[in-house]
Amino acid sequence: MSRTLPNIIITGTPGVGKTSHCELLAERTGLRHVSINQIVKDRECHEGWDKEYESWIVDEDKLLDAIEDDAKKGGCILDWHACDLFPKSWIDLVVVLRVGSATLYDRLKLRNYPEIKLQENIDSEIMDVLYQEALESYDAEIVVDLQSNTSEDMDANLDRIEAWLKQWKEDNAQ
Ligand code: DAT
Repeated sequence: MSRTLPNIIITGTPGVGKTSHCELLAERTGLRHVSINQIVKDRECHEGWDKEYESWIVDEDKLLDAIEDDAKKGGCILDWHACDLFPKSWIDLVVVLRVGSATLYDRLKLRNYPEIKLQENIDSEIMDVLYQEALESYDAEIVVDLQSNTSEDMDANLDRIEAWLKQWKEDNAQ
């Protein structure tokens, strides 16, 4: 079954701006913001709480079951700090947001992240972990990395994704 609306992943290291981008993009486009974090919590797609990292240990099979129907319909903006778990056939665009490490440090510090989690996330951003994961999981043509340091960056990113969506709709018109 072909989708009448595309599915987009917005990914990147925690603190990079995924939720901010997804919320504004949903407002501007009418696509649905699918917060994986929220679904993991609300639908209990996890095997418990990791105290050291202060995060859920995600049960990926359960999570995929929880979002499968929506993903197959299309029109989802998937908001998650990993992207390799989503089946390739579900995804039309992967946006990897990027941020400078000093800015990321400030944002995560404000969230009171435990030191180990803060350091690991900054290392992950510096080492391009999420971008590499996206390139390994999806065709390079559908992966784009965009800067998310300032609100001007965010505006430009939203314009760009909106333009992409318009084109997708034209290309996929029945
Ligand atoms: P994520 O969902 O990736 O964890 P977020 O959207 O919650 O990130 O953003 C974390 C904080 O950083 C939040 O206070 C908003 C701010 N922020 C994110 N992207 C930004 C940008 N491009 N310009 C200015 N502030 C930004």
